[in-house]
Amino acid sequence: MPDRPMPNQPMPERPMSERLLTPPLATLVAGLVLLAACAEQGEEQAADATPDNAAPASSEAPAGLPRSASPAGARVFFVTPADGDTVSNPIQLEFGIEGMRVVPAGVNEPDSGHHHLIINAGMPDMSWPIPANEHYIHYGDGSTSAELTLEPGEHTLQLLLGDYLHIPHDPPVASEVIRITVE
Ligand SMILES: [Cu+2]
Repeated sequence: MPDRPMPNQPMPERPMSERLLTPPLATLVAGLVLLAACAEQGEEQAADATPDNAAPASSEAPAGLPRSASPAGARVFFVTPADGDTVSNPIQLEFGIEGMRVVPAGVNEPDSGHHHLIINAGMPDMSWPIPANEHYIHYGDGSTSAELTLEPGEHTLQLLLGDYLHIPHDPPVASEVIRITVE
């Protein structure tokens, strides 16, 4: 198959990983690309200098989706458990936040987002919606506490705030990684 030159467009070069192909996220991403396209068009019209069909020359946006800004000093953290705690099931979790507000997913307000719990995994790709699987739990209802059941043994936990579209903020608002032992 011959390589066909693609027009300059915001579509990512990177193949979408499986984690983005669960139906709700796939739909979300499709919507986002549309949104991004609309936003870009709006900017072009506002600039009022380029003809309609000219591709935007901006090369500053990396492949990925637009991210919401987080204010300086914003942080999330575990109220409980604490790093090094030994706990038993069901594990009681409480999430703290400073400098931003927790709102349900889908609510697009400045300096807000919802919690995500990362279990035994690293930070996800910041340019995409946070995956939803056993390692990345979304609290899209705006919860600031939760119960969790884990296998006995050592586990790492980390909090990561996501915006109304589940995308980490810029810069990302994440807690320290804590290590707990489940009895
Ligand atoms: Cu989310």
